[in-house]
Amino acid sequence: MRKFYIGFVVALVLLAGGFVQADAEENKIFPQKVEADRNYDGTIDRIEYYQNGFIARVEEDTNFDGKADDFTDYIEGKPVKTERDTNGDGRVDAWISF
Ligand SMILES: [Ca+2]
Ligand SMILES: [Ca+2]
Repeated sequence: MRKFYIGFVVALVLLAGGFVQADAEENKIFPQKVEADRNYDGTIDRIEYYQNGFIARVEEDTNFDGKADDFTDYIEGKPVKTERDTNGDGRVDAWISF
């Protein structure tokens, strides 16, 4: 009888653990967009976009002129390509593949 009781308690603990884990998965909250002002001048100079908890794209104003000039795309959190406007004319002139 004692062996049965211990087995029952172990089963209950495992079952409860499963419910707690499933509940935690359902309640995960992921950001969709994160904006940053890295030089504290009041202008957003980095925007990160997320999909399903993974970073999907980063747009950055690296020279702080108010226009994004560095764009990186990600697949499942890994960078796949970066496009840059290195001379500030508003046109991409450098492409990097990963
Ligand atoms: Ca800024
Ligand atoms: Ca810029």
